[in-house]
Amino acid sequence: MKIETAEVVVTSPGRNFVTLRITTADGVSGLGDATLNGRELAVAAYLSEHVVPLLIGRDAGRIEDTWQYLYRGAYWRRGPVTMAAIAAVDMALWDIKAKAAGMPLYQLLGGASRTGALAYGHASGRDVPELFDSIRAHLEAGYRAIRVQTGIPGLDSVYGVAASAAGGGERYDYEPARRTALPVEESWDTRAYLRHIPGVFEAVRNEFGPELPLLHDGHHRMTPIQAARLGKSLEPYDLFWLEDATPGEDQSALRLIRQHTTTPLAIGEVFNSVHDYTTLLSERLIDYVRSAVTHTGGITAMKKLLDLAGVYGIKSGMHGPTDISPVGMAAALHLDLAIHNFGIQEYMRHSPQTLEVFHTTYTFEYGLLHPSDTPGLGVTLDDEAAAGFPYEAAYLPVNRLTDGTVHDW
Ligand code: GCO
Ligand code: MG
Repeated sequence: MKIETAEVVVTSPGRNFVTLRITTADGVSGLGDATLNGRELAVAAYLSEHVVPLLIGRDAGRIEDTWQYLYRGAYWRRGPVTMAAIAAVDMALWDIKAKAAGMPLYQLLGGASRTGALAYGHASGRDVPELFDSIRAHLEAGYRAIRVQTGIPGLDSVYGVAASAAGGGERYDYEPARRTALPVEESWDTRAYLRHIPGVFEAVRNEFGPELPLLHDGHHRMTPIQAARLGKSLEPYDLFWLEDATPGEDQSALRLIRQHTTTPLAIGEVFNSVHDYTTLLSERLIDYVRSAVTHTGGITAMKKLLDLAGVYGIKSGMHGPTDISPVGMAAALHLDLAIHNFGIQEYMRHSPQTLEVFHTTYTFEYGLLHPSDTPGLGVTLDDEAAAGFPYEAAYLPVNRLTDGTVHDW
């Protein structure tokens, strides 16, 4: 099965996506997701200028060898652009292998370890009544685990709160990257946040009871001691996890948080390599690995990372906002079903426009996602529909403290 063509498709059905399609001489095609929100064209160029020429004529069946060839062969290793490009190649080759075998990918990864992957959805509101409406809408839509984000008194717009939160419903249109010439700027006050959040969780527990798994994303904004304080003050509300409490680069920050709180910790959506996790795993400083297949070198690399996490009893909690394309989401779902140490899967529905371009087969029923039994990943790309949504530059917001200092967003 020699690779005959590899094409990079950039399309913007509601938001930007970068997809790689690899086709073999005997006509089998595979898809890979290489979307890097706000920096899409860097990955598209890395793929088309530096990776596609190396793929033509290679044996599509040699997935591990191709991974090592692209990773070690570049000399320059890791980083979000490189690892998203390698991820797309890896996903596409697994898609081809599974299609050629006539099996859904999860079968090649060892078969199903569960009936479906527990998903969590994103509830948000500018205030508590709006948040309650949003939680109710998610429960009605079938979610059995819910992430809770709210507005903070005194701050105009806050990460994770849908701009159109009014009315509650499940938001597939929440997308922080905006189609503006320059990034939008938001303002932030960590002390106001720390004062407000425990009361929100108290209200949610009082209204919705003790059983519902609740999650929260700190989005990299706290110092270790602030995060320790938040984790401690949230202990009575029994969170499933507190995510990205501190900026990701500093693995030792988690050590300090861990010393002070039993609130479970998750981190890793901005990581791209197993080497970003070695301290966190070997010292058991986290409970969940947040990497995405799309950003961490594909299925081959994620399987190894999650197997290593499993040695320490640490579980998966793969990243799944709408900037992971339906192709990347399907790849995550095959892994979710197959691995032993599955924890939870983030899930935001893609918009109807996105689903006009990407035809999916995965299902969401009774709170569980399933990748379907379609051979391969189970996603196709409609080129004609994709061509109707040309790329539009979009940026994630930049965050500033109230005195103007640039802060983590
Ligand atoms: C999450 C993430 C996302 C990121 C987004 C940036 O937990 O889902 O924090 O909402 O902000 O992926 O592109
Ligand atoms: Mg997050």
